[in-house]
Amino acid sequence: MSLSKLPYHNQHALAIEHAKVVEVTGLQYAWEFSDENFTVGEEIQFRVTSKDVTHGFGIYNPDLQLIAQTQAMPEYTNTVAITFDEPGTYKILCLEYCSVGHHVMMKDIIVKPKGGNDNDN
Ligand SMILES: [Cu+2]
Repeated sequence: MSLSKLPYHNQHALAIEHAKVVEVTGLQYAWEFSDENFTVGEEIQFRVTSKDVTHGFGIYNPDLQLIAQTQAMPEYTNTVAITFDEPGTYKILCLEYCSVGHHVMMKDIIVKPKGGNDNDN
């Protein structure tokens, strides 16, 4: 018996196909992104790895609620998909103790409103 006709499979595949891929590398003690332009409503697929030890990649919304997470592990790539639904400053925090600089391992990302003045469409 096949499960391939269940509708959510196709929807999921479609969503991932249209997602913007952003490569993320954790390292003591920073986050490197291949792209830092984010817009409300855009599906983002973060592909997360580490250059050194295991880190925890946590995305916090402007209210500082954790909205997505995965592990950043050396020699592995973990994927987490998210669609930002409100503009503002989101924070990336490390969720895995990774040595003395762990608490400074954070990054702000700015999510712009949909159809803002500076889009290039
Ligand atoms: Cu850490």
